[in-house]
Amino acid sequence: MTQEKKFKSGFVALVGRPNVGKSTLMNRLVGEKIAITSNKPQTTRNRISGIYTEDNMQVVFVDTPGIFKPHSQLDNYMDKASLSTLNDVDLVLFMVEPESPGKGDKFIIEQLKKVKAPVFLVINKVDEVHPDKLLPVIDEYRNLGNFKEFLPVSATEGIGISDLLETLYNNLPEGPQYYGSDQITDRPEYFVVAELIREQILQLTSQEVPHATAVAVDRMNQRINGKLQIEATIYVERDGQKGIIIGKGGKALKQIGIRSRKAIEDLLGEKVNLRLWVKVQKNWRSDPNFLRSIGYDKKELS
Ligand SMILES: Nc1nc2c(ncn2[C@@H]2O[C@H](COP(=O)(O)OP(=O)(O)OP(=O)(O)O)[C@@H](O)[C@H]2O)c(=O)[nH]1
Ligand SMILES: [Mg+2]
Repeated sequence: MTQEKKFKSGFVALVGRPNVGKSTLMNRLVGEKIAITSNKPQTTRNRISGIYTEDNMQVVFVDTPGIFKPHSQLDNYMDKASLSTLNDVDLVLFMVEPESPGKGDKFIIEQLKKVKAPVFLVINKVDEVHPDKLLPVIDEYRNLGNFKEFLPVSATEGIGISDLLETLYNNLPEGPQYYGSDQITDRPEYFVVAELIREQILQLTSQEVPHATAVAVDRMNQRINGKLQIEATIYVERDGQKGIIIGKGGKALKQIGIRSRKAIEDLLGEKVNLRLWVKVQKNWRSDPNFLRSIGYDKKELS
């Protein structure tokens, strides 16, 4: 008689420095694009979960903002959102680059020492280094912290993903299925839509503009001639940034609109009419009331 496999479930945090590939890994694990990614640090600003469900397991991956030295209310918010997640999960995946630990990694390791859940070290981007380079890196990390296992992966190439899922199965508790099998994120559609617009801005602009930009969906409930009407506002901190987002003769904003619309249509599986506005909101990153008004959680702003 074969024994039936137990159903396991749990919440798994993805934490690490900015740009190590947390959001890319979550999307890869869930098999859908849920979180936006970019080659610029501090892409993720808010927690967002990606839900992976199979016959014997459901994992709720909690993608978090990269942890770094804060300079504004928004930065503070991002660090708090990441660090507070650590106390609410069953297991932690601490993600790093395939290189010697830096100051930022060491800071996070100290924070992880206070956490009850077991911590696994995920070394991402192994496609970028010779395999011989990994063992010394693992040794350095072993000397710094208490890691249950070391998992080399490549989120972009799909290396080590099935091993990672197997490790999760072996280490998560038996538990209920928290979400329906077809649910892939805990965030509402309008949240992901705003993020997809911000992702295009991250790709099409440079220097301080990506960091000074926020996006909020104002309306997304009407269909005209079968097309979902979406209105969203892009907030920047200064007139000059507004000029960059709009571009000569509105060219840049048009590009942002076209690309965002395509990404949104892919997500929602329906035709969309997207209208974008650009507004200057001075110093919004240091304004808790404004941050709250565009959907940042109260808990982390206090
Ligand atoms: N070569 C390589 N690049 C990767 C891999 N995983 C992610 N990247 C790249 O690393 C960059 C950062 O990826 P993100 O997923 O946005 O990183 P993140 O950790 O979520 O960053 P923050 O949200 O800013 O904290 C992107 O350009 C990715 O394409 C990988 O396995 N190999
Ligand atoms: Mg991210």
